[in-house]
Amino acid sequence: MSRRRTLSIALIGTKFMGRAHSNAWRQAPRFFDLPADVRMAVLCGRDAAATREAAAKLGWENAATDWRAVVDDARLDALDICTPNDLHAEIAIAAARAGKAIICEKPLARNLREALQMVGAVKSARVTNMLCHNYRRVPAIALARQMIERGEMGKRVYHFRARYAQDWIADENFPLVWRLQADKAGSGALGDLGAHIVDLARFLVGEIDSISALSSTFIKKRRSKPGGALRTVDVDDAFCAIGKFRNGALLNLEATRFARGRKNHLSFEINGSGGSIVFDLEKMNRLRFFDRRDRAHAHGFRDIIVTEPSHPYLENWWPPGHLLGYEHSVIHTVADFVCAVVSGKRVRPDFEDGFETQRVLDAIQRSGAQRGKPIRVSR
Ligand code: SOE
Repeated sequence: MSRRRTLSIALIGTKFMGRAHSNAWRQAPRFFDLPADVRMAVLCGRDAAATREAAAKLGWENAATDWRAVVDDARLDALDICTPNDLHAEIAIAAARAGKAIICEKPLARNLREALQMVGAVKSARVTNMLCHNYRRVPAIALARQMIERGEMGKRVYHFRARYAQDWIADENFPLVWRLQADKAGSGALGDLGAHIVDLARFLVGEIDSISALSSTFIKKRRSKPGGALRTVDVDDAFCAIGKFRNGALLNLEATRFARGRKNHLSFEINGSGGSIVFDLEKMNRLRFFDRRDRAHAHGFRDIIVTEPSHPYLENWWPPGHLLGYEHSVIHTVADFVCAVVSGKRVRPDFEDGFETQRVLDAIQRSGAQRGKPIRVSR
């Protein structure tokens, strides 16, 4: 009888995503029958004292501040990258060369060149790699994908329309944080929020053939701190795009951080020959479905409460009607990553998916720079 494997994990990053992923590493083994034990070995952050405190609070055995030493530690099996975007490529490439399995927060990279380098590194090293687009694993969205695959939307999809709206930087006094700096983030709402809805477009409908986009930076200058010098904002605050999928469906995307009142409002609607599906993250346990097969007197959108044990991931949680939250989508992502590391099978989305998404983001950026000129998303 072979001994049960233990995966020793290191996580780099201690802010929002570091905390959300730490929670996922703690909970996944408790609620999923994983094929390996998980040892939360090291939390790595910039500040020694803050990282020690975060490690103790979030359940990590050790704290570190040197990510290169963590990557080179042969006792560690997998690395979870939750840093600002400018470190994704350097850390992931080093981790791949060190033979580590890698899960990385979205967007994969700041640009297409970095994304290609990351794909090359994980392919050369033949290591398990995953990109954390957690919304694919919101049960209602995973159910939407199952319904589409089962043909419940009919043979053809006509429209995919998605919007991701927040308002956290709408105040002109909000400081110039790293997400608003191209050298740190790569882009603004495009890479931060647009990456999610482009990934969902690919997940639910298919590959995108061409796209035309416009973007805007509404507040052109911000201060890094109160009273500091005004600096130019060199990323987008919002974009809107139209396009076409390779299967002929039409695409309509919008991402903004200036939709006052919208705190984290991801929504989409898919219209197919057999019906329509509507999702709203502000009602994340529900999926609205219109079935053309319903008799005329019953025509209307059904409101599915996605909490049945037969729904994706739900058998691991509570009885029907007991709702899940944002954090469960990250727990599901980590659980599937652990299964992939042990099985050696591909898990989606992986770095190649991230590269395909980066191609679309790059096309949106180039189209926006050319006043909306349609751009082919090169194959
Ligand atoms: C900030 O816009 C942010 O934290 C994104 O970076 C996440 O990916 C998104 O899920 C919530 O908002």
